[in-house]
This record gives sequence, structure tokens and C-alpha cells, in this order.
Amino acid sequence: MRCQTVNRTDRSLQTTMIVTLAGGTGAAKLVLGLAHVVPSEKLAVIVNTGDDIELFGLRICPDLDTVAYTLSGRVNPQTGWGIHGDTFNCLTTLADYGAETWFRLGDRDLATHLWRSQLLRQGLSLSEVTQRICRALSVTPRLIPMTDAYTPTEVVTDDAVLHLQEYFVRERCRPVVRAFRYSNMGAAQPSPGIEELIMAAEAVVICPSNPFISIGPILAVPGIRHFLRQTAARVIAVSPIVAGRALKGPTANMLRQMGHPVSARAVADLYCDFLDVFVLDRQDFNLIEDIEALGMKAVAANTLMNTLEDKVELARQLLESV
Ligand code: FO1
Repeated sequence: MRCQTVNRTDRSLQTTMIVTLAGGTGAAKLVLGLAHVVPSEKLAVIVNTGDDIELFGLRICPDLDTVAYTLSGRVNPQTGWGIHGDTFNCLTTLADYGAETWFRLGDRDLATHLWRSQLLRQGLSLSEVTQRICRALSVTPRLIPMTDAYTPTEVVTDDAVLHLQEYFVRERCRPVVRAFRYSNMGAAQPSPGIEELIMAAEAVVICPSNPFISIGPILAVPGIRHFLRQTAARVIAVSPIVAGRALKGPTANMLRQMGHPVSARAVADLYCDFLDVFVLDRQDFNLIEDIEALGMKAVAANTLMNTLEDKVELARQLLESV
């Protein structure tokens, strides 16, 4: 059941798509787990591009790259973003010139941004460029930017309206958040194929990503929230909050500053108009009844994903809940 109940048909998991909605590092871990249990041609990842930024004339797509680097085994395991073993010679030289270098772009990572920007300038869409980059990196699940438009998320604070990366990286999430603005959405459409994928999916998995800056922008693309309400797929979300804390990043502070309790239930509530199943960590077992009162099934699992085995096991449990 959801806030509005939708009838569902049972189909075999072997023959239909699993579609995920993904942000950055937390999402990449779960997508890696899913990639171990779902054939790659049956796995599609719709990725947040609200944290994209243009720097030095280049288009940088952190979440697309984080997922692609993770699936291709290139990601820096310490940070969860960027490329393992990367160097920062270009950035050091830019600093010598007096350029702002608060956004740490590695040399190899820069090659991705150079290549993407060149292809965009040649007239390819971001979806097409992403497909080319994935092919070159041997990433076989389908990665799709949420939209081909440039829709940077803005963070409204008391003193300024900041680009998401200015807030997140330069200001280290210190300013109090008053609101989020998903800019340029009026002109945005879901990338080609997204409607068909969501409507034909067996399951849609909302990754354990920040609901405001990772999943929020995807849901703000005109049409996507509507597809999630309408689809016959089981829509399942994994909680990014465990025992009242975010495992990484500013999710807990953002919930508080936006007037929500810091709990898995608050995240379930944000999605209650389209969710069928909410997967929360087993430490939050006591919240199951409260979450089910929102009109969805709640399932407890180990959501911590510290090891590859954890990621694969969580992916298996998600598929079992379909
Ligand atoms: N995160 C940081 O905390 N500091 C950085 O300097 C930084 C640089 C960076 C460069 C490329 C890239 O793809 C990601 C990068 N990130 C950095 C991560 C990124 O800001 C966030 O993790 C995501 O945007 C949130 O999902």
C-alpha cells in the first residue's frame, strides 16, 4: 500500500528491469551490490545531476562519475569519489595562477571532464556522452542522467544562495539551510527512456542517498515523481538514516534544519506518496510499526554496506522484498 494504493502485477524478476534512483557515494555502494545480482542489461541507474557544476569551462558531473568509477573499479576507496591513485598536478598549477581550487579535481578525473565537455560542445546530449563514457570504462549497467538539461541545485542560506558544491565542499556544510532550489527545472525533461524504464520496471530502488540534494532533484524533474506514483513496479527506498544519524554527509543536519525529525521515518514520510516498501536498518527495528502506519511495508536489514558482501547481501534482500 502507498498513501494512494496502486494495483500491481507479478512478473518474473529474471525478465524485467530493476531501475534505481541514485545520488553519490552511498548510492554507488548499493548499485555495485545490485550489479552483482542483476544481469547488467536488466539494471538501469537514473543518476542525480543536480550537483553538477561548471568549473574552468568544464562540465563536472560528480554523481554520474562516482557511480561509473565505482562500477568500473576505479573509484578512490578512501573518499568514495574521484579516481583511485589520482594526482593533483593540474590543480596545483591552477593554484599557482591564483585560481580557486577548493573543488579537488584530480588529473585523471579531469580527463573525464575534458572529454565530456568536448562531446557536449560537439552537440551530444549528456545522456549520449554518459553512454560513451560508460562504454569506454566498461560499465555495463545503463547509467542515465536524470535530465539532459543543466539544473544545478541551489542552497538558500541566511547569507547567500550557494551552488550545492559551494555549500557542500567550499563551505563544508556549515551554513544553516533555509531551502533548496532545483534551478532551471522549468526547461528540463527527463532524459530519453526514463518514463519507459520506470513504467516497465519490476522494481524501482531509491538508493540510501540524501533526500534533499540527491533524490530531491531527481523527483523535481517534471514527470518523474508522477511516473513513480503511476508505475506498477514495486517502489522500494533504503534509509540513509540509521539510528538517528546519517552514515555520511549532511543528511541529518538537513533534516533538522528543514524542520523534520532526524529519523528513518522522516525519510519514509518524504516519499510516502509513491513508496511501497521502506528498508530501514535493523538498529531501527522499533520504527517498523510507525513507518507502516504511513501506508507502506517496512523491512529491517543490515544497510551499512561496509564490505562487498554487505552490499551484495543488501541487494539480494531488496530483490526478495519485490
Ligand atoms: N567532495 C569533497 O568533499 N571535496 C572535493 O574537493 C570534491 C571534489 C570532487 C571532484 C570530482 C567529483 O566527481 C566529486 C568530488 N567531490 C568532492 C564529491 C562531491 O562533491 C559530492 O560527493 C557529491 O556531489 C555529492 O553526491
